[in-house]
Amino acid sequence: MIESNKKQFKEEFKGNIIEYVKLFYRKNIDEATNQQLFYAVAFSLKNTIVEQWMVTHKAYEEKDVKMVYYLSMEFLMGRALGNNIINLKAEKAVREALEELGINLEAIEEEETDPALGNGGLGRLAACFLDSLSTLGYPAYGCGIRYKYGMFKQKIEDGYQVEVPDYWLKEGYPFEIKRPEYAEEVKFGGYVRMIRDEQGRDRFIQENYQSVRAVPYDIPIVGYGNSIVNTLRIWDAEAINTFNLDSFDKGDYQKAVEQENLARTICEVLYPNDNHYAGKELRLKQQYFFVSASIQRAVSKYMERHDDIKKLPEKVCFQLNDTHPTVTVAELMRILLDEYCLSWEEAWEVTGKTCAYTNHTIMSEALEKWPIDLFSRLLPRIYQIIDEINRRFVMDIKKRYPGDESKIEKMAILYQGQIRMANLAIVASFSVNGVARLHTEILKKQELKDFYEMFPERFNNKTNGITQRRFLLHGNPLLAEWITRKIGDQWILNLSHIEKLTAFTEDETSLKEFMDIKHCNKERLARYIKEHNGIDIDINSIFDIQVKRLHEYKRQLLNILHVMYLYNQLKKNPGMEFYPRTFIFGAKASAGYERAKSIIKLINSVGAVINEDASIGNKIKVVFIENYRVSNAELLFAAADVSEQISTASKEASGTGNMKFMLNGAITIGTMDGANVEIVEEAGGENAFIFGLSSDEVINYENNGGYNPQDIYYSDLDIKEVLDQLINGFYAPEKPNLFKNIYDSLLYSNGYEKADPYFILKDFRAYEVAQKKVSEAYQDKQRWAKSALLNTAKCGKFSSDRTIEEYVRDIWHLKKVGINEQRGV
Ligand code: NBG
Repeated sequence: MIESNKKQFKEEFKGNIIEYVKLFYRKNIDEATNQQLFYAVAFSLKNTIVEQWMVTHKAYEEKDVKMVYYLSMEFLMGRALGNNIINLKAEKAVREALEELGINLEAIEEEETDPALGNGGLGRLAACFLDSLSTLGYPAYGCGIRYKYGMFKQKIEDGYQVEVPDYWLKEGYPFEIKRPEYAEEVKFGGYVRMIRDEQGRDRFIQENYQSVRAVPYDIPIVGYGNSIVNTLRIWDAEAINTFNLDSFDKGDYQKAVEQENLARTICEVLYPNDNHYAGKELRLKQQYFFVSASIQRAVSKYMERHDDIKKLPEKVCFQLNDTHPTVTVAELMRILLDEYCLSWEEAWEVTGKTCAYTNHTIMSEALEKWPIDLFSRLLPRIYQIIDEINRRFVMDIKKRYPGDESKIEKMAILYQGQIRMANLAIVASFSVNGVARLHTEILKKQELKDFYEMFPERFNNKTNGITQRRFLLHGNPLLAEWITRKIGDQWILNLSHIEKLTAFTEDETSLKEFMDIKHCNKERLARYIKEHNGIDIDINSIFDIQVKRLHEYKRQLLNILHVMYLYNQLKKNPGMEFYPRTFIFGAKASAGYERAKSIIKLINSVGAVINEDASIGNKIKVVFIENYRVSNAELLFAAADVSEQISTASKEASGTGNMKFMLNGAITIGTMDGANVEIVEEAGGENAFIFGLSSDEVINYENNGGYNPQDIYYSDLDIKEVLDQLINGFYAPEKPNLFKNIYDSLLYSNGYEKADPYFILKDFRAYEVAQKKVSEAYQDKQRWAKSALLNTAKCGKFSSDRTIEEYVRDIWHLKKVGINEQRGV
């Protein structure tokens, strides 16, 4: 920031804080609580942000820019205050101002509740993308839902996960602005009537429907030092026409109450499922609600400045974040057909040039399929349109593959009473992308093979990325400063510069400084653990961290079974060579996912036994971090020595936690899955610990059989011992059956699942060997430091800035808008 600007900003900022504390709380600064100070500081910062926000949108209008709408059911934003300060490049000025007022920035940052409007990687990716879009100066809206309750807060009670509602809006969210002037009506139910208009055209009218008023709230997304502020627009539902005289007069009391209820429930809660689809009607309502509001608004906005709806694709792109917003294609068709009176062919052409789809998973339980009866009842006109899209597409298939029924079976949108949303998304989009190279290849060769054959030009890969501004500059200030001292600060805007750190991998002093910073970050995490878990951990032990959603395919179970194995070895042979290790887990399980919840209990039960066992001399500690979320994630990444990325090969589409660890100088132990493949390619095989089945091997077993976990159980006595401890009460003396469900899942098939469907026993020994190598490597301090530094240095590719540039180049075709080239407030 320029010195004179800074001074002015500082004085205004201070004045505003004093003013707001008075206005909101009738207090002086020294009387205000930290929470009150947080609000006052946030609002004062918003003053600056709003000004830039308005300038940005003026510029967008004047330049008549093309805009991407990133449609997503989830945006896992995390705290905004610290991030906004950083991106305004106002850190120094803010710190000075607060100090002069006697306010501690860290303390008030802690007062902000994380807006947790997302589950895991998919929602966090959306948040990183918004940061990059603003920083790079590309016009964009994020469109989502203003859930009243975001991701639940996780409490651990007696080792069990307990879900507590997260009413994040309780005290109000200081950064949002309600925009009722842009409200839209969204219609559900009723029936469709066809009428012939004066021009003799068939028109379709929805009647006897219920509707809600979708009201947008805008949240600013501040670019880093460029005065660009984009918008995250989240929609809330309000009742329409409630209890007005009209309704009573017409005896429509029932309908008025129903509409009230609909409005109240629709944005109530985020479904806490990651990579899993629950098929609930309310979820479909949520999807159509935010999609319809967003698309109606986007089209109206476009038409305010243009007169030819057929040129919409020149100015607008809708990016579908997974299948969740796929109704977009039908909603856009509806608007084009029913409101702008385009012919089917014209409307289809516009839609197909405007919509693009990202696939984030091959997990079959995550692929959305809606029962036709439910769908058509809720969205009768939208269903008609999908039915017609399907009819025409099936004709295309038949033309191309005459007599080949299997193609219809695999590709039709409507099949066996269901609507397959991924099929709809692919058929209607000009672009279909996976999120890491391996994942995209699997889509092309396996999961979406038939579509790839039919539309090869649509398929492309966009390997995920993360924003270095949050996950290094904000999350690891010590390392960020050190890097800037060594190579300058260009890495903040262009992460490829970080490669310059390779010059220091042979320099002992630099390596020592690098590891000293890791040590400080380990101390910071140890304090957090002491405070939250009451456990003392050895700072010199290896911090081995697995944080991510709990899912069987991510194999937290493999990790904890291995801990159980190590413990058995140590007990039998207390003198064995063993380098101390702290195994840290953090994970939420979906509320209804019983086996995942059992795994959390198992981790905690194992921890309770091992942590208390003095006979192993504190060589192993097991820590479960309660309520893993964006804010404590930043501490964890910064402190990690080892990054656990051990999913069953082929199942993790990309992963992004793997990149956050790498950026912070942790070394990966992992399978050749998702983006791990590219991480190893960048870091070099010697700077990672790779083990286990390849994705081809996994897929081959899945398709052709040939794996029986019982063979391993009966032949490997160490594994048998570990598994038997799941059913002999070793970790649950009062309830020996507590973990029987886990034991059974590893050894027996049932109606829907094979035994050990995620190949845990199959990969166990390979994992154990890789872990041994980790312990050996860690003891060569110099070599470890070099590897860790190389991980940071080779992380350039994994910036979300790079990912966004690729989306822009290949899919969105946006133009950069420059406002303040000086970069700073
Ligand atoms: C998740 C994948 C991750 C990936 C993120 C972001 C879903 C459906 N998919 O591997 O499991 O990193 O998406 O692309 O949540």
